[in-house]
Amino acid sequence: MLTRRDLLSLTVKASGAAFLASSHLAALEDAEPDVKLHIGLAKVEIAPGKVIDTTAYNAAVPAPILRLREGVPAHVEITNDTDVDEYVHWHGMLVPATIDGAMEEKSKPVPAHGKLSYVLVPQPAGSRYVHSHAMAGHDLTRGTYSGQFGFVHVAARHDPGNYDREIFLATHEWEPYVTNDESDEEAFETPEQQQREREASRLEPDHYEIAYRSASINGRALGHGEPIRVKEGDHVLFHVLNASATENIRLSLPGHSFRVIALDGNPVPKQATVNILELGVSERIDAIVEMRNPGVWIFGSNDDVNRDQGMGVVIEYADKTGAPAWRDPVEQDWNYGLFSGGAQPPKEYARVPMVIDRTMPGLKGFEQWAINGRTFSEEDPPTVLERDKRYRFAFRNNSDDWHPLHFHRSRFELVRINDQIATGIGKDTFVITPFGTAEIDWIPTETGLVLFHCHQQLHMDSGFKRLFQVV
Ligand SMILES: [Cu+2]
Repeated sequence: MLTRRDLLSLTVKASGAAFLASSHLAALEDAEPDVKLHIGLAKVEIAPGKVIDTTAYNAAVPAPILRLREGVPAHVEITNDTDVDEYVHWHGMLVPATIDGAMEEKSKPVPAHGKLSYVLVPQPAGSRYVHSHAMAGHDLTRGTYSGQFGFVHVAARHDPGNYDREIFLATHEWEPYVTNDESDEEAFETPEQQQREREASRLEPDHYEIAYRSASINGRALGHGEPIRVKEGDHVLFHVLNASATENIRLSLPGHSFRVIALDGNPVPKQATVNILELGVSERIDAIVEMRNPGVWIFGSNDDVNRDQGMGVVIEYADKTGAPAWRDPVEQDWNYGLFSGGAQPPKEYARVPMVIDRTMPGLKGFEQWAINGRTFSEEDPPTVLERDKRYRFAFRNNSDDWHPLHFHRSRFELVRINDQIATGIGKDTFVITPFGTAEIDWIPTETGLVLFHCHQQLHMDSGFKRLFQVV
């Protein structure tokens, strides 16, 4: 009879789930859970007296960091205290479709007032992300609009650890509302004004967007959380996650620069130093900042409105006091090419065109999205791909929106973004620019259903999805 410790050491020696006998998995499932996630209503006080009612994991926003070890199976138990079925998605992790937390992949839901447990083998190492994958549609309290998100840190077997400390920062916007105006002034209008504008614009429903009234980093609006206290000379590793439902963001820390070491948790082929971090929805950046500019600073959004709404955190050097300072950064183009090794990609096995179009408004006037002329339907048969073959996905964005494009259960490589070579960069989500093009290579390693979608929640809920079957 194997003890739990025997079982864990056995699985560490093996290289992954494929080598685990089902009896061993069953034994682990009987053991006390390693990870407990409780889905329930929560109140998040982003600033004194400013309380957001939402749904969260373990009553915290973001959820307490889940620290897992690469290849070491974890027994996960999820309980759901809410009245609706939920889907808990392990973003950026190579897990079987049954536990990936996507309805389209026929994953098991966490039933309303019910429980789901399974064994998760965390891989690959790096900054991962757990979040709700529920459809939201017109309910702006669900899915990624909610507080159901958190970091998953999958520790590598060997971590060189060239830094003094690490800080996890997760951004999020709150109090979403529907608008037909992309301008920022909207945020300062009364609900009545917005309603009037919405009614006046029924003829142009394809311009609906989501806007927000407040924002936070680690669940606190700028100036209302504990400052991050540093010492001169510290090398601080920041793990940044954009846990927004819909917004791409740009962040900077005046007087400091970021040496980017990983994108979406995957070490970059070439480290580069930048003064602005840009993150599409669900993207992660790991970057080291050398603390060489004593003072009290705002690490925050480059967008004044967004920062005023709370998108920022205070960095405070030892023995420094006073109001935190903000300075607009020197403009700099963020582009993935900065981190590419620059090599030419190998010849692909097959090319997969992916043409993105905004189509006629659908239900209740919301815009619809199509890939290759087809808005996703659950009746569509999945596109079959062969395992271990190099597929080159050629994207063309025929819309004026930025789209954070995500493949579940996979790690792909960028090849080209617009005209720029970006080879060698491992990602699970990448941003395609307005009217832009992109090529990525994906060599599927996991069989079964794989969902591709735009991670902008409104787009995803409006047909911007495609299902693949890896055989
Ligand atoms: Cu999109």
